[in-house]
Amino acid sequence: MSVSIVSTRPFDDQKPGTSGLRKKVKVFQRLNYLENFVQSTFDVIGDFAGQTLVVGGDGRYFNREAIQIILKMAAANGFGRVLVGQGGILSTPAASHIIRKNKAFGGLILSASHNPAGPDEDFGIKYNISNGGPAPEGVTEAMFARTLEISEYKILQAGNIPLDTVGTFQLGEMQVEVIDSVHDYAELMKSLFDFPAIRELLAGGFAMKFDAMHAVTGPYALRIFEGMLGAPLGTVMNGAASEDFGGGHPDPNLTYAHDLVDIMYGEYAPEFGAASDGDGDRNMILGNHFFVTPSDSLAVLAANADKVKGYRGGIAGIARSMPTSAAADRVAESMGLDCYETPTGWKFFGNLMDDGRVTLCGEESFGTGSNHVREKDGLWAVLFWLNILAVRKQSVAAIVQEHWKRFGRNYYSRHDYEGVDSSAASRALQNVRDKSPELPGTQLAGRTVSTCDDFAYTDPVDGSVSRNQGVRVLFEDGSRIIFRLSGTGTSGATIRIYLESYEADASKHDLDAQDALAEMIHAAGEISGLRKLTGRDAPTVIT
Ligand code: G16
Repeated sequence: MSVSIVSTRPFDDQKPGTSGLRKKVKVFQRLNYLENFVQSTFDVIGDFAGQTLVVGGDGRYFNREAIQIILKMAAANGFGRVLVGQGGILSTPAASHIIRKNKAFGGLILSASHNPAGPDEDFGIKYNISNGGPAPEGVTEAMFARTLEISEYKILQAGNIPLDTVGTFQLGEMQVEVIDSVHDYAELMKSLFDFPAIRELLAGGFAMKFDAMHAVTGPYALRIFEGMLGAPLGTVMNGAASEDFGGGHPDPNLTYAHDLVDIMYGEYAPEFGAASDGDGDRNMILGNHFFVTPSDSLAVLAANADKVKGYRGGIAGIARSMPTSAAADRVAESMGLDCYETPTGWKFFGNLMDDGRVTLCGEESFGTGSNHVREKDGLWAVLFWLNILAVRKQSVAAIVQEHWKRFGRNYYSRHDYEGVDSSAASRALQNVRDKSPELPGTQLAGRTVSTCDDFAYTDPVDGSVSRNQGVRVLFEDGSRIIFRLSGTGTSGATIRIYLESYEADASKHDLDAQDALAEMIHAAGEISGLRKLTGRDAPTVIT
C-alpha cells in the first residue's frame, strides 16, 4: 500500500460555521472538496503521529464514502489508530464520549445535524479536540486559513474497510478498530441515571414515546429504552435509521417532529414524549398536551439535579447561550451557583466545563447537556427527565408549572425566517444596529428599552473574545428581543428572532407564549423592517 500525494487547489468556501462545515452533498462530492478540508484539518491540529482518531457520523447519505476517504487520509498522514463506529455510525455525543474514554487525539464527526439528508440535501464534517468537544474558534479559524492555501493532500492507496464488521483491520501502518456504536455510550448513561427506578416506572404502566426521526438515535434508543429499560416494543418510533432520514427533517421541534406531536396532543396521549435529531445531540421534551421549552428544560433539570444519581453530589455551575432564556439564571441564583452566558455554539461551553466552572449547559436550540461529554446530548436529556419523573411521580406539566410558581415564568419563543436573501437578512440586523443609539430610554412593546448592543463574549478561561454574536434589545424589566443570523444553514440566510418576557405572577402563567409575546413580536418586525425586506409575512418555523 503506497501513499499518494495529490495536487489540489483551494476552495474559498470552507469556513466552518456554528458547528463545522455544512454544505450540500453535491458540494462535498466535488473533486477534492472533502479531501481538502480533511487535509487542512490535519495540517493545523498539531502532532498526532501514532495517536488515535475517532471517526463516525449520523449515517446520512455520503457518510460511508466520506469515512473510507478519511480512513485512508488518516493512515497516510500518520495516525496510529482510528476508532470508527460500526456501519460508520456514531451519534455526536457518543463520538464525544469515545474520544474522551480512549484519550484520542481528536475526532471527525460527519453530520449536518437536523438538516435533511439524501443526494440533494446536506452533509457536514467537524473536528472535535481531545476533550471531546468541538474545536474552538482559534482552531477552526486556522483550519479555514489552511483551506485557502492548500496545494496537496495525502491519501493511502488501499481497499475499503468493512465498516459493518466489528473488529480490527490494518490500513498501511494504521489500525482501524470498528467498534459497537452504542455499547460505551449506553454504559455511560447507566452510570449517570438510576436505571432500576426508570425501569420500575416504565413497568408500572407509565407510557412514553421516543421519536428517533429515522436518524442516528434509532439504534441507541432501541437498545437503551426497549432493551436495558424494558419499555414496551413500539416505544421508539421511526427507529429504523436511513440514509435520507425517511425523507424527513430530523429537527426535534413542534414543526418537524409532527408524528410525535400528533400523538402527544392526541386523545390517548402518553405521559411523556421526546425526540432527538439527525446526529442525536438535540432533544425535545413533551408531556401529555404539554411542550417544555428547551430553556425551561435546562432550568428544571438544574433545579432537580439533586434527585439524579450522577448529579446528586452537586453541580458546579450552569451555562446557557445568550439567546437562551434566563430561566436557568434564576435557578443558579437560588442555588448560589454561577451562571455563564456564552455565544451560540456548544464549543463555547468546553472551556467552562474543562475548568470545572459548570456542570449543566443548555441552548434554546433544543440542546442540553453536562460535563459527562463535551457535546449536547439528546438521549441524556430524555433519561434525565425520566429519572426526575421516576422520583417525583408527577406529570411533566405539574413539574414545570410548580417550577414557574417558584421561579416565575420566562415566556419565550424563537421565530425563524429560513432561506431568505442574505443581503436582506444582513440589512434587517443593520436596521436594528442603526437604531441602537436612540433606542435606550424609549418605549417599545409597552416596555422601556435599557440597552441595545451587539453581544460580545470574553471567555473567562482563555481570555479569547468573540464579537458580533447577535444584536440585542434589552428592556428594563428583563425582557429581550435578539436578532441573529444562523450559522448552520446551507441555502440563503436564516434570520432568528428570539423573544423573551418574564412573568413573576403565577396567575398569569397559563398564557400561550405567542399571545404573551405578541407586542414584542410586533416590535421586532417594526424595528428590523424584516417583513418588507424579505417579502415574508410570517416566520418559517416558530419554536
Ligand atoms: C448547532 C450548534 C448549537 C447551536 C445550533 C444552532 O447545533 O452546536 O450550539 O445552537 O447549531 O445554531 P445556529 O443558530 O447558528 O443555526 P447542531 O445540533 O446543528 O449541531
